[in-house]
Amino acid sequence: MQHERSEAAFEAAQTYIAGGVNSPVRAFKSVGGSPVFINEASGARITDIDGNQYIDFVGSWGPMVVGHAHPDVVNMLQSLVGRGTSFGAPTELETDLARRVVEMVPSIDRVRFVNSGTEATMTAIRLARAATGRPKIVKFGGCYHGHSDSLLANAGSGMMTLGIPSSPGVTEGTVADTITIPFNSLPDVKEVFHEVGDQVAAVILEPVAGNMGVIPPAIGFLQGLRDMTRENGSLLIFDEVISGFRLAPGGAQEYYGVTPDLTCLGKVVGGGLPVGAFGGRADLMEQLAPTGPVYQAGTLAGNPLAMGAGIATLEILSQPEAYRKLDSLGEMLERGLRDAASRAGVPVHVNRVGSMMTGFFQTGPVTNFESAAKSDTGRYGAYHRAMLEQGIYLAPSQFEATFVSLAHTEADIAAAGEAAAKALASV
Ligand code: KE4
Repeated sequence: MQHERSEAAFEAAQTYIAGGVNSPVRAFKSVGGSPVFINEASGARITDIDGNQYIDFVGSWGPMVVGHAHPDVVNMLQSLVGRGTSFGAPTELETDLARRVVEMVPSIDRVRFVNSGTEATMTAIRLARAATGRPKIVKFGGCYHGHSDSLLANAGSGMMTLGIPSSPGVTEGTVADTITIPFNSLPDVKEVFHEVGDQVAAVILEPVAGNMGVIPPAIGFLQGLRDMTRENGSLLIFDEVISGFRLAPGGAQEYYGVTPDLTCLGKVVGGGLPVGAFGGRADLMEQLAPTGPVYQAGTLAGNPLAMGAGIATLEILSQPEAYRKLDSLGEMLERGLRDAASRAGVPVHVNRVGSMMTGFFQTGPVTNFESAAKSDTGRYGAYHRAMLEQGIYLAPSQFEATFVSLAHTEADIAAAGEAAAKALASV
């Protein structure tokens, strides 16, 4: 494959856009090489500006669970765009999508739409602090909840010590009330509640981690968090920006049967347009302005085009067998990667939940950030490049998820397995 136009486009982009990209991971820094610039996409395929076509296993980092340019989504947008794109006033489209979210997600009686997952989690923790009158937030190392200041925190030296900013520009004061502990460790959660339980407003987590690679919750972990937060008068927040509407109609909380107090959503709920959302019990959500004192607002929140794309996407996902098909394709992809790694004699540990998975370049197990960090990222980079050259588009980072969609076919999955066998033989 040649990538001359993408390379020139990346040069040009860097003249005007910081780093040449509008989100860091797109720059291919952790895998090497120059990012490919996309010209168009349809179904499970994307085509770059050099005319190279790829089977897409990134899916825009999760939103494209029904495939790119699905006719029902395109038709919905075409029916709306000529009637105006934004009014800054309520529309019935917002109520339609809100009704679907409330009907599908067990924890949500009321929802508020925002423009990104970052806004959803940022506001959910503000609401939790207001509702409980408590300052502290507990999060887990390796879980990513967007880039709001108080969630850009790493663990302090000791568990109870102040959070450490994970980015310049985030002040120590801002993360002083953010406690970061290891994922899947109930004893650490128990210790936090023993020490400062009466100060903890909420525990927030990805119920299935996707941002340190895919890491499922340990058996009993989610229920343990549910029990300890309830006992301590703290709220449990599931960040389902990735898992929402992907693992089941009701996301991970339906998949695992554990209901949080607040849920954050994004990606799939917007069908590829900018939508985030958060929701929970009515008594919590009614504390938001204008019915309550907790402030949140947004010019483009509930944008009619975005609502339309979300409505069309959730409608497609309501078809019978949708989730069985997603899980079956995910299982086939996992099996293909395991077989390829075994034949090549390359240690790849695969974690998968439904249609999201990660092949960690190590022997495993991978149960938290510390174990994920043992992966051979250099070897992953070589694998990524070898797969790209065979027309398979994977996440440009070892610590992300591989996604399948309803648009992938068994032939696509088989092709990815064959490409993996060749790629692994060369890394
Ligand atoms: P956004 O602000 O990017 O819409 O959502 C932030 C976010 C919140 N919670 C979870 C669990 C998330 O995964 C994300 C964003 N995910 C990343 C990659 N996994 C988006 C890709 C990017 O940053 O470019």
